[in-house]
Amino acid sequence: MSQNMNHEHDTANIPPCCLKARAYAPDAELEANCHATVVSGWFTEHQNPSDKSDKRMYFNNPMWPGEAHSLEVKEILFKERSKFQEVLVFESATYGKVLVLDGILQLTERDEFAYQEMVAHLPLCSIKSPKHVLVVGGGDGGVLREVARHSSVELIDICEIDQMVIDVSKKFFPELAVGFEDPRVHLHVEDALEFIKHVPKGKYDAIIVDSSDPVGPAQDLVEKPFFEMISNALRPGGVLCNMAESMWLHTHLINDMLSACREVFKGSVHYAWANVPTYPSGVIGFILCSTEGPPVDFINPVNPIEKLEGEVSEPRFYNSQIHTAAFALPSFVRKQVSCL
Ligand code: SPD
Repeated sequence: MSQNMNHEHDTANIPPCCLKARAYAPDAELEANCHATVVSGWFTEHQNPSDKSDKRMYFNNPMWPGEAHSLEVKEILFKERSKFQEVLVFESATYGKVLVLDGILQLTERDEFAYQEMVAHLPLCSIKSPKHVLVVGGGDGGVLREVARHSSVELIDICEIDQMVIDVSKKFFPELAVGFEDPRVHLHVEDALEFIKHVPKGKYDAIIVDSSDPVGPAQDLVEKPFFEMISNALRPGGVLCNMAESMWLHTHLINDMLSACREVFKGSVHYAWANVPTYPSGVIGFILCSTEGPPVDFINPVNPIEKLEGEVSEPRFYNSQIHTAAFALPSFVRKQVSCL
């Protein structure tokens, strides 16, 4: 094959903006892009390396060292730095539109429902008639959409730190942002720690923490002081569902979160998981806790989603069988995660 043909093949899938960047630096593959996360037409989850000459570091994220998941990019739709993070939206070749924050994939149109349904319905189907719900993070609106399925719910507060995430979701992900249209939703754009500090004791039946990974703005959301504030904001027998990473990659972090939760939540503490193909290792976990009070049996839903059928469209991933199955853990996890 001639050099020219090779070049044509190489450039076929590169977004025009990155092609332009490449023209300025034809010999430096890794520098030849204008979107830090998009190289030669592919998005790869990463963290910006401080030393760009270290090519190994380019795709190495400390949350999943030595591996990186990639999606083919059809078109970059949005890229801007907010006060808190870099926000990127692109159209992928096979997963629809994709939302990325600081280089980390948050959701894709094709598989978002698995995560949003699980993080919302695992807690809400575990208590009878949830009324007052707080969502921490979740600025894309997908979790709100799921909480709003529950007709017993009267109030849905959401505390999201980054207005740009909300705006971008309303523009590019209307099927998720529809969650904001429910009249029960009250939006608070501020730091979750500040917000929760001022919540009256026992206000919520359920709190759902839909954060990004604990590097950057979400770091504090996996620490004991945060769990103490959450516990204070929950009524006796109220429940927390907190995003808790992957059992394939983060058993240390999961152990730390579970120990902190066990010290704080005197009801029960459990770990559950679900498959989400575009998250690292294809898996995401959830910590479920209840405060002291009426006991909560997380494993057998007392408020089954099926009773809502007819009222709203059926969830696409979650059902009562999946709910119970989500708490079954592989043997290696039971061994490595000491406090289960
Ligand atoms: N590793 C990414 C975990 C992202 C969890 N939050 C996703 C936001 C979807 N509402």
